Amino acid sequence: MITVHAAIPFVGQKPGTSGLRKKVKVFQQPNFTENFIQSVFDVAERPDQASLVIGGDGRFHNRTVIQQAIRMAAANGYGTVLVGQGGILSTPAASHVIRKYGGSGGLILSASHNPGGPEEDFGIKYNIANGGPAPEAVTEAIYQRTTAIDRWLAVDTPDIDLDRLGQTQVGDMTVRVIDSVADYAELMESLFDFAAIRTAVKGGLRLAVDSMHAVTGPYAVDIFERRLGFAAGTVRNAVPLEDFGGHHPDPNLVHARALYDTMMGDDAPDLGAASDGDGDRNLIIGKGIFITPSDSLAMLAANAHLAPGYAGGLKGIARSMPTSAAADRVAAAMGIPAFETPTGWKFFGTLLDAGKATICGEESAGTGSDHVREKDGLWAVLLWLNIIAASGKSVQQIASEHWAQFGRNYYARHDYEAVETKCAVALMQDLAAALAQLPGTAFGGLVVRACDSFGYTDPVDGSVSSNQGIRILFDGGSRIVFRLSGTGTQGATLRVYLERYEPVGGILDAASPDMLEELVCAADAIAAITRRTGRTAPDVVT
Ligand code: VG1
Ligand code: CO
Repeated sequence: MITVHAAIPFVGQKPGTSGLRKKVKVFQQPNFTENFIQSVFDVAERPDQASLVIGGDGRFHNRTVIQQAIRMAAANGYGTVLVGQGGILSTPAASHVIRKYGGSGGLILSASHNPGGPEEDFGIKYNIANGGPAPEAVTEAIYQRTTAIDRWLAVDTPDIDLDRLGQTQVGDMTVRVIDSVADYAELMESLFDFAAIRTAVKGGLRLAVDSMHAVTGPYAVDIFERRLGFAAGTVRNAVPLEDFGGHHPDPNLVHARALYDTMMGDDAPDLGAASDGDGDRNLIIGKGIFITPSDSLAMLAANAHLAPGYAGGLKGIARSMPTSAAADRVAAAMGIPAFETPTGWKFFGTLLDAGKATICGEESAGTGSDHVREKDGLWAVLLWLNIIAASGKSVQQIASEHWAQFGRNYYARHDYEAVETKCAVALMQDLAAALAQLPGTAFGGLVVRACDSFGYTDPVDGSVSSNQGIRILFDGGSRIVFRLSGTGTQGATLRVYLERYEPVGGILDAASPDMLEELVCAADAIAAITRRTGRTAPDVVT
């Protein structure tokens, strides 16, 4: 029996960089979640009896929303729902399941690296049939629908057992609870040389993985400890918890500090890695050396041919605009195209579908390839392991050789969190207005060569996205980018991205903060961050 529930629109259901993110309390308001999901179902391109994938990162409120989404899907004409056991699917695993089983799309319930729990964050993202995040035209249509929605549909049925594998009928729809890990682990085995990694493990290769009590725990234990033979305990914080143990599941040097300390210690393993709430990000630390995500992208691309899945070479490399240009140098050396897209994985989908790019990455610790349509944290760890096993080189050696060949892009991101929204918006507007005067101006030894507000025309479908961040380019290849985050749930987050290029023969083994000092001063001089926000230092440096 289908019930029609009357509803009135909520203000503020516009998806951001990666879906709709709000406090749990906001999602718990009557009709709020239902309005959004119904809007997705109303605009999604889907045949009759389509199948829908549902999974989340296991955070608080995950199971409640999954049960409701199942009742709504049954009332909205879906034929099948595939849901991960326990309601768990990492974002890359969900992308794979959509692709493998021909889903018309998927609901991914996650606020990624944001904290979880009754007082913290929740999120809903819609992915389309290619397995990737809905492009802007689709998220805009969903948003428009939320402003006019007047009813949502659901069947009246009790909750289903999400923990037991198998099939259940909900109205005319079949719900299949599937193993969350198996399909994904098989995909990884098809891309990487597991035998070579196993041999290296027997020869003493050691790994430390921090799953941060988030979604990758079960995947990481199965892949690293069971399939690859790393010692029990290689995966820390492996049990997903609804509140991530009270921590931020954000794999950076602040929130994964314990892993960093291990990796800088005397008896450090060969590789250290962490992933975020929904498993699409990765942090890579070698023995005694942190690899910035931008460098990791470049190094993975340069060495990917060592893994069987990429032995045929790469078609192209794509990076988000704020990501350092290190990957561009690799693409140039390989004679393949390099693409610069706006922030957010949704912009890589058309390039991957069209076969224009094989590997993509973002400075925010996201790397991935055409194997799915999301960034993929464990994929990146496996590619590093495959490269280490196949080359016999340490992370330190791989990095040093890379910089000696391509030069080094020193890089950092400074985040100013929970800035008053009006203040942050005014800062960006004034910055944009002042751009015309900047070229030729010197800040210390840095001279502005060019600057703009980044706009992008998708080379495949021609769609245009403007105002994607302000770029200040200096003579010599250094750069500052200013952007406001599209994933926060409190005030505004100002991101300042700092990059300094040192060519081959330059200073290649210095500490990043020393190399970036002049750029930090220039950023404040250009945007008046301290004067406007009262902040004398960023909240997070990554
Ligand atoms: C951030 C990152 C961006 C990433 C996005 C989603 O967006 O900067 O690179 O794609 O999060 O990642 P923003 O708008 O806050 O800068 V995740 O792991 O939350 O799905
Ligand atoms: Co994420």
